[in-house]
Amino acid sequence: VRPTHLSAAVTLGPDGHAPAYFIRSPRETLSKLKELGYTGIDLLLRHPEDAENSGLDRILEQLNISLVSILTGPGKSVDGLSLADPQTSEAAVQRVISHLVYARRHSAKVVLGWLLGWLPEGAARAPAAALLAESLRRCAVEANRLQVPLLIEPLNRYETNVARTAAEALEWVQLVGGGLGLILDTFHMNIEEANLVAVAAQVATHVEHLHLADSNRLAPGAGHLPMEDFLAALTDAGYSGSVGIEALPVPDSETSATMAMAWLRQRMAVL
Ligand code: LER
Ligand code: MN
Repeated sequence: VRPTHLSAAVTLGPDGHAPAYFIRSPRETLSKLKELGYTGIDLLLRHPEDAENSGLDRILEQLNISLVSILTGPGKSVDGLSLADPQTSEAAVQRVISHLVYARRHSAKVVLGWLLGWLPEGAARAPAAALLAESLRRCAVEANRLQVPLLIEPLNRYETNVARTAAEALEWVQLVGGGLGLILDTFHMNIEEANLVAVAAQVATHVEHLHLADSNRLAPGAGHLPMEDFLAALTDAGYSGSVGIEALPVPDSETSATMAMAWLRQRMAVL
């Protein structure tokens, strides 16, 4: 594997629950990641104004670190936005477009996970699904216009019922008429996919970024997933994109980021 970037998921402030790193300040977080050998970050971001207010652009430039992707989930967890909910879908679409504009400045990708929302059961499902498809179509049109990759992330059953597997995510991509890619997260795949190595090979051509965490959502190597086979399957199928670590900051961000990089260095050398 010769990935274009080795990145790690980060937050702009302390958040003990997120699978993302934070060390006292954005500058300290990014300095440490740089020192460890990471070349990019995946940023959990509520709104681009939060990044601007934190002076992130300057820090990225000074440290020569790339913004690889924006993880848009805080738009749901903090502001309650959902592309499938009639009450908030318009604001959710506008939020995604704000992210796309910010991402374009950084040649970054934008990831949709929690913002996909949660579809109701029964008779209300079809209209909500139609609204979601229409919202996604509007986002995809804008992403294509701005030339920003917009990726769907399949999440496990406790976090969404929209797309839990890569196959389900690809159904949405087809329904929307293309213009969307996929990001695979091994933590979610371990819960939902029958065989994450086989799936990696099957969908590799749609994949544009990765979230690596082991079965327990700790750094690769700390659990029991076949992480090496997963990466090899993607590489054999032609994947040559970025590789991102998205792990819980356990026992702390610095230790996890260090362990993950040690694991990556070993695998990159042998694959
Ligand atoms: C959510 O569980 C996830 O995997 C993230 O990428 C969301 O920020
Ligand atoms: Mn993820």
